[in-house]
This record gives sequence, structure tokens and C-alpha cells, in this order.
Amino acid sequence: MLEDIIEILEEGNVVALTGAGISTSSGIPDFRSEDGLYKEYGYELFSYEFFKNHPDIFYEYIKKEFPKMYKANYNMSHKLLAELEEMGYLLGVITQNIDDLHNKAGSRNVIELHGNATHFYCEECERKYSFPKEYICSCGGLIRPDIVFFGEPVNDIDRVFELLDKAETLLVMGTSLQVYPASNFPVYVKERGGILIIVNREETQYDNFADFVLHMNVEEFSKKVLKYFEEEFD
Ligand code: CNA
Repeated sequence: MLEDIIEILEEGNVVALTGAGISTSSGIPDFRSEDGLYKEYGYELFSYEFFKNHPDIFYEYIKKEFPKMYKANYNMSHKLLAELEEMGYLLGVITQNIDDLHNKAGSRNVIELHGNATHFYCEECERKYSFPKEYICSCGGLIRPDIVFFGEPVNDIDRVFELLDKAETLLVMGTSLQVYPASNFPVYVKERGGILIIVNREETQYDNFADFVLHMNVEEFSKKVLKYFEEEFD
């Protein structure tokens, strides 16, 4: 099956859709796995409502969890996508991740649907911050990370559909496909005659709908595919 997938990637016009599962091997926990963040903190923490009402508790969480993201290095999956783009096969990456690792790996056309945890800004005066010492800005406004909370609209949705309209293949990696609107993108591409490939450790709701499904560690997958492409272009 891997050979078939590689052949399809070589046809080009690939778009990748990634989620927290591609960064777990960089040491960043996902939401829904056994050792994921929901187990430790519950769902509510990630809603805008909670942030607005309990910024003190939210900041306690990010002081503990965000530094893991800042220190993390990209892994084989991020590297594979950056190289496929460089080689002209991949049109871009749509990520639900906020960890900045696609940028660190050198991907250029990255749509960060849920924002980026390395930037903060004041809700009132829009002053920009890197990690702030206090969560209240000098203007009195609340400083927030530049991420999309549950209940907020996602970023760059027009750019997303422009990219998906060009996609002949959607390569889905490391996402449970349970969070809207990313959970709709596989259907969008399939309905336009595109090929759907899903690589994820656990089942997703679109496995039956996909052309290829691999339930495996996504880093193992990326390592094998990257090896093929690097040998091909040596
Ligand atoms: P999720 O719902 O936690 O799903 C992750 C999926 O990845 C699960 O189905 C796992 O089985 C799978 N998985 C975990 N590790 C691996 C692995 N090594 N190989 C293969 N599969 C693996 O996360 P989604 O991304 O689907 O949900 C979207 C949320 C998660 C977005 O709002 C993100 O902002 C949020 N999130 C992002 C990060 C990050 O930026 N790295 C971390 C935690 C949560």
C-alpha cells in the first residue's frame, strides 16, 4: 500500500491536513490520546468562555504546557511535508496545530487554522507580545494567545478552500478528524473527485470513505516515504 501512496504523491497537487498526532513524537501531547490533554485538564479549558472567565487558571495551564511547544523540534512528518513542497509535489499544509513546527521545518505555504501559540496580543489595543509576564495589558485589556478557542471562527478559511480546490490528493496525518471545520475537508476533496489518504494511529470517522488508510505511527510512515523521495533525488 505504501508504494501506491508514494505513486499518488508523485502525481503532485497534494495538500496535507495535519493534527496533533504528528507532533506527539516531538514531545507535545495531543488532545484525545490516553495521555492527551483532555485527560489532564478536561474539555472546558479550551473554550473562549473559560479563558475570559478564568484567565488565571488558563495562564497556569499555558505556563506549564506552552514551553514544551517552544522547545520542541520538528520531526520526520514535518520534514516530509516541507520536502514534498520543496520538490514541487505538495501545494500546502493546512494544520490544526498551534505548535509552529511546520514553520520550523521550513514549510512555506502553511495555513494555521487554529492559530499559533508563539504569539500573544491584547484583546483591547492589539499590542503584540511574545509570552507575557502578566495577562493584563498596560491598557487594561486581556492578553490572549493568538490561538482559536472552541467557539471561535477559524483562521483563513478562504485560503483553505482555494487550496482544497486545487488538491488532487488530500493527505491527512495525525488527526482524529473530530474538530469542525477540518473534519469536513476530507469530504470536500472527495466530492470533487480527489483522492483521500488517512494516516492515523486510531480509526477516524472517514476511514471507510478514504482511498487509503494506514493505522500506524505517522512518524514511521513519514520516515519510509521520506527515505524513498530522498533516494530518488540523490
Ligand atoms: P486529537 O483529537 O487529539 O487527535 C490526535 C490524533 O492523532 C488521535 O486520533 C491519535 O490517535 C493520533 N495520534 C497521536 N499520536 C500519533 C502518532 N504518533 N502517530 C499516528 N497517530 C497519532 O487532535 P486533532 O489535531 O485531531 O484535534 C484538533 C485540535 C487539537 C486542535 O484544536 C489543535 O489546536 C489541538 N492540539 C494541538 C496540539 C499541537 O499544536 N501540537 C497539541 C494538542 C492539541
